[in-house]
Amino acid sequence: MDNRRLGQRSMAFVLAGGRGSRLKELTDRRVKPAVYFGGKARIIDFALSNAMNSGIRKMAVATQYKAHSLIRHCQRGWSFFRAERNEFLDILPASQRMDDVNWYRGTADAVTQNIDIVDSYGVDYIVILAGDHIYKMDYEIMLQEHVESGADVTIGCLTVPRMEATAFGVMHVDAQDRITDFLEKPADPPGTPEDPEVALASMGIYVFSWPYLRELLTNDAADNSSSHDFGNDLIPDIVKNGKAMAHRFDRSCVRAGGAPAYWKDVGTVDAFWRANIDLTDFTPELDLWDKDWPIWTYSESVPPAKFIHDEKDRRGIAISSMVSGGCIISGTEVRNSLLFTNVHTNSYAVLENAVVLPRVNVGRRARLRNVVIDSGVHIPERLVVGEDATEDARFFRVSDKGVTLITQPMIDAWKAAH
Ligand code: ADQ
Ligand code: ADP
Repeated sequence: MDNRRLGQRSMAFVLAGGRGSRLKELTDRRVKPAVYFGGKARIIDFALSNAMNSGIRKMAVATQYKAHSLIRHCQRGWSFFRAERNEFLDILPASQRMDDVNWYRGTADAVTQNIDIVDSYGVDYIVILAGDHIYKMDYEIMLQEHVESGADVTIGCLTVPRMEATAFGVMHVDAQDRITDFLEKPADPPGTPEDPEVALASMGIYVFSWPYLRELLTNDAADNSSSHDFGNDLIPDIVKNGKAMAHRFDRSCVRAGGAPAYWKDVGTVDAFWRANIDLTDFTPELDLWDKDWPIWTYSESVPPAKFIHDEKDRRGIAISSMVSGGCIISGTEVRNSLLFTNVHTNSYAVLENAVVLPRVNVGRRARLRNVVIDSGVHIPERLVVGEDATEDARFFRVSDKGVTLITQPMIDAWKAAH
């Protein structure tokens, strides 16, 4: 009998190739998993940290769209795996590894094109993860359920309001949580028997035994009618012809005390802004301070954040905010905001409900409310955003909920017009 922990017998395969176009200009230059989150981390750090904290030491990240920023991040932040200890983190760009295919044709194809690499890890189980969600989950618990039930695939799932489920794979389960039906992104999602107003949605997290998935992928690769996608092709097929089990996220969700289960897609500018700003709450739902479940990331060597009163004694202060290392808050009032590494702000500026990505400089007297500012942006002096009746709004991207996204090309256009 093999009595190693299941994490040791498994690998995590992280899908990180899809752009995430609903994040608009935030993903113009980087893929969604590489987008910053929570003051220091990137979105992909959550999936990788979950794998790490679940005892999985073999990982692969499949990249495709605008992967440079993501690859650089993985190389800097996740390079502590040591082959001598039988630990690996491989970055797998869609790089023509198969004869005539240049691009991953779908999520399943991203695994198929790397079958030989997965083989070389010598694992029994593979945990397929999306690299673009914010949550804390112990995959070991899901692996245990998978082994105990003898399923062909086990799918992580949670309940969502029924009409939000149009963006998900939606499943029906029997009393034992065996999946009896699976609909990928249905226009009119069915509710659950217990509550017609919620649907059981797939989190895009799948556990397979590797020999089983390997065979499935080999057959799928030869099928010209397939789009080579887990949600569209493989999962509906297993539900029909094999044994697919649902794993309830509630059981493996890692949370402090009685906190609600936390899982966020942050796929839109509004959701991204909200989830970041929520971290400045008195007791945020997402606990980033939990020493037992750390979110690992690349940390720059920077000095501590500095708050200074300017020469006219204008106070540099931050209230109900998170301010990362390397920041200098000089004569600026910062409220309910989240400032990433190396942000510099100047006198008389005001930031409120602002998510400010790294290396941003905020000029004097700028007033910015309900904003997301992309990395490296230089905010000109006196720019006012997020207050009523500013004609400048047309230069920026204002969301349905009134959040303004600011990037450097938008600032350049604003400057050209002034
Ligand atoms: P989607 O939300 O459509 O549905 P999808 O576009 O398949 O998700 O992306 C899943 C992950 O794969 C993302 O992390 C993305 O970056 C990555 N990815 C996409 N295309 C890729 C490619 N060609 N190569 C490499 N990586 C790629 C899926 C499931 C649903 C489920 C939701 C949960 O199909 O059933 O409900 O995820 O969010
Ligand atoms: P990140 O911190 O996410 O890497 P950056 O803003 O530094 O963000 O850059 C994001 C991506 O865009 C990186 O891949 C970087 O190499 C690329 N990039 C940065 N500036 C430019 C530019 N002026 N033109 C084209 N690509 C750029």
